[in-house]
Amino acid sequence: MSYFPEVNSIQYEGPQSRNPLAFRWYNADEVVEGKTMRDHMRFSVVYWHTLRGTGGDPFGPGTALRPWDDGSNSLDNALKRVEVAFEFCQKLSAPYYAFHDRDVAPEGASLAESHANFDRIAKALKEQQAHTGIKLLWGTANLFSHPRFMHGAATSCNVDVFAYAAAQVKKCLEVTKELGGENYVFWGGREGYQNLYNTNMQRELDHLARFFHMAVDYAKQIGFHGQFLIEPKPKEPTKHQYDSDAAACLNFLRAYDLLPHFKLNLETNHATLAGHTMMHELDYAGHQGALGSIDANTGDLLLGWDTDQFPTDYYLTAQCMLMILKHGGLKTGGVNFDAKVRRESFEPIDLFHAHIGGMDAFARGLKIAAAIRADGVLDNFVKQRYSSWDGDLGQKIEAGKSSLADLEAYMLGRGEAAPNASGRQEMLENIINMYM
Ligand code: XUL
Ligand code: CO
Repeated sequence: MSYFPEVNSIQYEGPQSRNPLAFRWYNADEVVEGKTMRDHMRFSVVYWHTLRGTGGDPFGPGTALRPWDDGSNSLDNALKRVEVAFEFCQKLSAPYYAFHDRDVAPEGASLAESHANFDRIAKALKEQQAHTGIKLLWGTANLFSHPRFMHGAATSCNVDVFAYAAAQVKKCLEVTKELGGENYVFWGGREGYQNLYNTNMQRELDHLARFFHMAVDYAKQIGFHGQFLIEPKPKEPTKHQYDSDAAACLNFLRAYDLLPHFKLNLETNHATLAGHTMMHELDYAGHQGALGSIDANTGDLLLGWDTDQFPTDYYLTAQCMLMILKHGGLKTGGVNFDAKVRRESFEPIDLFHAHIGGMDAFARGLKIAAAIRADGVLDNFVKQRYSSWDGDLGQKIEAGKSSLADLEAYMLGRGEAAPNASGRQEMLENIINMYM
C-alpha cells in the first residue's frame, strides 16, 4: 500500500536538472570538508506540521487533502499516519524525524489512557524504524495545546498542572529512549506570561528550573543518554516567553546550574522574532559550546509572526552553514524542518516540493559556506581586523594582567589611540555575492 503513489524515491540529478521532484544540490554521499552531506545535515521531518498540519488558520478551517487521514482521533488513524510518515521520509531519504507525544498518539480520557495510546504507537514507530533505518532525532512533550496548560506547564500557578506535565515528560523520556532518540527538546510552549500584575516571575522561573532538574535526574535514572535541548522563542503564545533567545536561555541555564546538561535547538523564525538573525543566534550559542540542533525554517519580514515557511534562500542557508561549520558541526543535532506548507498548497505532493526545496537550499548553503571557508576570505579579514590585540598590550589585557591604571599610564604616554581601519562591510558583502 502506497500513500504517495505518484512519487518515487527522490534522486539527486544535479544542478542542471529541471525535474521538480529531484535534488539539484543534495547529494547525500558527496563529501564536503571531510564529511558527507548526509552527515553534515542529518535532515529531519517533523510530525506536527507534515503529518498533522491541516492548513487551518484563525479565519478558516484546514484545507489540506490527506486521503489517508479520516480526521478522527482514533488509534487506527494514528497507526495509519505512522505508515504514511515513514513512506514519506523514506522516499525523501530523510534519515530522521521528530515528534511531540500528542502528534503521534491521541490524548486519552485519562493520563493512563494517554500513556497506553503512546505505548501502542511507539511500538509501531519502533517497528517502522527497524524496517526503514529512519531514526528519531528528538522527542518532546506537548505541554501547551490542552486547555489544562492555559497558565503554562512547568511555570503554571496550578501545582497539579506542574505534576501533570512532569508525568507527561517522564513518559515521553521513556518513549524517546525506547526509540533511540538522540535528543530531547523543551520548547517553552506557554512557559512565559502575559501580564506581571498576576504573575510571580521568580517563582515561575524557580519552578521551571526544578522541572528541568527532575528531567535530568530521571534521564540519568533510566539511562537515557540523549542530549537535552532548549528551543528559544521570544513570543507566541505568551507575550513574554522565558526562553526568549539564546542569551536568555544560557543565562537561565547558568543561573540554575543546568548548563552542563543542556544545549540549544535554534530556530530561524524564532531568531528573527527575537530581533536577531539566525546567524547571530548560532554564533552566540556556538561560542559557548551550546549549539545543539536547528529547527530549519524561515519567517516573512512582511508578516512578522511565526509563519514557519520552508527555507529556500541561499543567503540564509549559507549563513547557517557558515556558523555550523565554524562551531564544529551538528553532533547529535540535525537540520529539522520545523516548517509547514502554505494553506493554499494543500496537496500531498506539496509536502515533497517543500522538503526537497529545503534540503536543496541547505545543501547549496553548505557548498557555498565551504567554498568561502576554503578561500579564507572572511577568516583572514576578521583575523586582520583584530590583529592589534595580538601585540603585547592586547595579550596582557586578554590574560587579565592589565588594570585601568596600567592602561591610563600607557595612553598618557601615547597621547592618542592608533588610527582605525575600515570595516569594509560593503566589500565583504560583494565578496559573499561572488560565491552565491
Ligand atoms: C513552536 C515550535 C515547536 C517546537 C517543538 O514555535 O517551534 O514546534 O519546535 O515543540
Ligand atoms: Co521549533
